[in-house]
Amino acid sequence: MAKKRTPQEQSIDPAAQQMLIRAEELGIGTAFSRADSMSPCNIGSAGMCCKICSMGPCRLTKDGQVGICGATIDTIQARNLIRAIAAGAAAHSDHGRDMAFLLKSTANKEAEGYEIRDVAKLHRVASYYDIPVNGRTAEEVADELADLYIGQFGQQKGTVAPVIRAPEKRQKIWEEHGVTPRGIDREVVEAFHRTHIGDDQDAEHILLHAIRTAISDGWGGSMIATDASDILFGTPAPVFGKANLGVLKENMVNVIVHGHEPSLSEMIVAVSQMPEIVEYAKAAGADGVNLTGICCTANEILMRQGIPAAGNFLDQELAIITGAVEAMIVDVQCIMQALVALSENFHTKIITTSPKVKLKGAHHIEFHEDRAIPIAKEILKNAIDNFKNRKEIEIPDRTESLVPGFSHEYINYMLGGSYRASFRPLNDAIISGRIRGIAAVVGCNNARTQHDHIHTYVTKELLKQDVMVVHTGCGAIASSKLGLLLGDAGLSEVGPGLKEICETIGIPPVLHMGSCVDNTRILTVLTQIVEDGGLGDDIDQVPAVGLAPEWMSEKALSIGAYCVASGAYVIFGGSSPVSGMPDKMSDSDIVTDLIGRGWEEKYGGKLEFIPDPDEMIKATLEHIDKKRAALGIAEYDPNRFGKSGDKRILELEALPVEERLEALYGVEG
Ligand code: SF4
Ligand code: MSK
Repeated sequence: MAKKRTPQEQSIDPAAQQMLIRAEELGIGTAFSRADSMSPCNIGSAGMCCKICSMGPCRLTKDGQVGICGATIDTIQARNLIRAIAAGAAAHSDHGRDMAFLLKSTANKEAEGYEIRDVAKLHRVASYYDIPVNGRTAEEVADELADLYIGQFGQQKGTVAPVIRAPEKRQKIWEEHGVTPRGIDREVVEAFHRTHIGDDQDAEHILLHAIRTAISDGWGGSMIATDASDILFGTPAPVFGKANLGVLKENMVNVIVHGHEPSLSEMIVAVSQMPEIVEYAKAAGADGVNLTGICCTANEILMRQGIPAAGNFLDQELAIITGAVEAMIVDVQCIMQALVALSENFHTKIITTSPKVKLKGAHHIEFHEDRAIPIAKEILKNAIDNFKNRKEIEIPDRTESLVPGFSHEYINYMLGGSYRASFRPLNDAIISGRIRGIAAVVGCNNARTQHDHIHTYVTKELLKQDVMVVHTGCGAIASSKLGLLLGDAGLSEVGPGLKEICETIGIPPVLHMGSCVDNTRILTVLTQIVEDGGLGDDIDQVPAVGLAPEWMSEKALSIGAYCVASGAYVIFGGSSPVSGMPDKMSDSDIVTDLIGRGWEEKYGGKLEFIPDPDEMIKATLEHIDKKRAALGIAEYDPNRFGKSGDKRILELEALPVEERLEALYGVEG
């Protein structure tokens, strides 16, 4: 049994701590307490167990030991890893498929209430694939684009179309290694074929296909999901938002949308504001409907509509423990099965909506896009009818403001306006050393680590080192709850060079770029950084690192692998699923070497598991500085720009002209 932690050890978030104390008082278990009472299996967690056939499970714990079929530890670890990557890629890509079908039905006016909100993005995306736009309606263009997208999933030969958006050099690397994906579904299916007993048993060869499967996610299914969502619901631009459990309202019907796909949540947003629903809520004795989100559904509607985020993955149970949630509406991915049993202690209704996801005991109202509005109304009326059943409530008085919505397109605009949109100022700031590098701090929460701690600790330390941070997924919500995603508040934590850039451009030092499928926005941003010049000719040369400090999902492994394939150094926190027992088994670090040194030789990026946050930060900075040196750009010097930003300007203005010129340019006036 693991050690029982205090609420302060379980989460750094005071709102979460308050709900953990309430859970304890009520005698209710949570993911936090279950993690404390159940130690992970040390054989399975290190990737040393195979249960691919019924002669097993075979557990390999001694040097040179093999499974009943003769499988070696590296084969077993590689097979386990590729299966996890394939599952993650499947989840992301199936989300992308649904968005492509929604685009098609919207174009054909078969999806009630949906429309093409971002025609400019539609035209831009169509141009990548040579789809003509002149003289055609948005619906005609969207229909052709949707057909192209849908075709990518079942395609058998050729190349998955969005791959052409990667830098040319990168595409050639993928071709050389034979890892360019042919069709999205094909790569996932082949991953499972190759890992059936008696198939591919060379770890390096298995991992080649793991990379191909991951690319089919990042430069395939996920990219389709992001682009189709932007076309349908609008490309995110900065909006004002709020985060943490304090966004729940005592006097309103609280409805939480949780999961990933924006198709239903966008309709719930629209319908919740209809007079009919507001009146229905008032008739039930509430002031109205208060819609909030959890996990990546929260990110989708926060980025586009400014709908508040109640929390991230580990907040899903804690929100229910407030007693103030009338309904939690879930679709796909990251939904804890524990929600139904937990909700029985309160009045909360768990409503499943996806044809793919049912929870035993939950209320199922299946969502179909051709009847989106009546279904959204039915769901909300169910929630409102439940208001009268509310008992004792305790809502933590904690919220923070934030500004999310930094899509690739908006970053382009903010750096150069619509008349000279480009990444030039960002590239120049990196080249001069004002910005040391870029870190994408992304991914999940994990009940085995202190909730939100490593995300926010790593983020704050990197900001002090003039590293610009971009966030997606639950990591974005972690920093939001600390106030790091809001202009001035975030800037108090920032090194002088980065601070000056943020003040000049008017951005927070931490940019919220969306949900977990939206990691593709980071890929296209890195591609544009390369294309705008001065920082090499491929993504592996950019001084950038990807981090998933509190990861837990298979999707995170797929994201990590496609970022490595794209040339990035990727650091995961927590434990490695392929660690083996290097102290006891000389052959158990073969896969660790293959995904580190091996992948770096092939793709210029590598995947490492570093549990200690200070070591994570050290490795990030060393990598950034190594890339700066390789590019021959200015060595990072934290004192080169001294104090910067507004304070610096005021100081300079107080100086006589000669001294001001000398301070600015090192010349005498
Ligand atoms: Fe054991 Fe081989 Fe079967 Fe895996 S495939 S469970 S190693 S016999
Ligand atoms: S929701 S995959 S816990 S980021 Fe995308 Fe959060 Fe990870 Fe789920």
